[in-house]
Amino acid sequence: MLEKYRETVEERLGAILPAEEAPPLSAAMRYSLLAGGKRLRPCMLLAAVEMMGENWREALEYACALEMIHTYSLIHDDLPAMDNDTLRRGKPTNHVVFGDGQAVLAGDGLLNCAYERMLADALAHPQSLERRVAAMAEIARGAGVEYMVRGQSLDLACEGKQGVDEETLLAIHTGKTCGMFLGAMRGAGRFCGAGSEAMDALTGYAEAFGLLFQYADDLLDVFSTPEELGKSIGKDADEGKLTAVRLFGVEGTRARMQALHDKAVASISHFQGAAQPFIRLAADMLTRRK
Ligand code: GRG
Repeated sequence: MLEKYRETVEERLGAILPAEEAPPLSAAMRYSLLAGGKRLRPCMLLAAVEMMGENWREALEYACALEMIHTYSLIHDDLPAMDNDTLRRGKPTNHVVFGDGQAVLAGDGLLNCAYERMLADALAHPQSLERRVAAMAEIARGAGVEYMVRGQSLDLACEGKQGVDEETLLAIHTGKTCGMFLGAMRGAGRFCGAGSEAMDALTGYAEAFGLLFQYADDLLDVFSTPEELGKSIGKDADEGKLTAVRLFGVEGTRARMQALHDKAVASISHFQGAAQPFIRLAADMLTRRK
């Protein structure tokens, strides 16, 4: 359903980073960026732009920037100082191949590159400069200290602690998972110059979808295999991490997923018939296996 966007994103990501410059930096950046991945966040940004009646190809740099930021966060999350993971996107993690220092720098490089690309695009379009910078601001917000970085910090701070409650878990998930979906949906909204009702609809969808995605991820950590997912599984339980499954149980998590699905659909229905791809995406997430 998101295939037409995915192909274009994949092609652009392949061209965005020079292969030869500054080895091993560029090699390390390309290794993780081009390792596959569902490209969910960039595809959602592009689909949302199309849903609002604009030319989605115009927003490609913002979509690719989102994926570069997402990839940096995965590289850093996998480091021994954070989640200490050895498998990601079906391949050894960045630091296993390039060493911890280069992995930190590959993440830093991707993060900076994302903003360079978005700024260059905005400056190249003086007539729509304000909308483009506003889109970038939404992406920066979702990826920054209000959301993703904050959520990750809270997650680290809670590791190994007893008695972490539902409110804290919600803050962790809202930050580290919903933040990037907010960046995608709200970024698309700003790119299209959406009004406040449309922005609210995009926000409501992103918040509910982000949690739905995270709960599906928590279930997969229990029921899937590393071969299917391309990353380690069972680590959450082994390390005593607080997850939706641990807090609500399997059935409780599934029930919450249904409610989140309904909420996401209700929000995005603001866009009527054009919202179909997002309604299908929420349904897919409810039955996600891989
Ligand atoms: C290092 C600032 C910083 C943040 C890290 C990515 C992240 C935040 C944490 C990873 C742990 C985790 C389970 C996060 C939430 C869900 C998530 C981001 C899953 C991975 O996303 P997918 O499934 O991955 O879209 P692909 O590889 O398909 O892109």
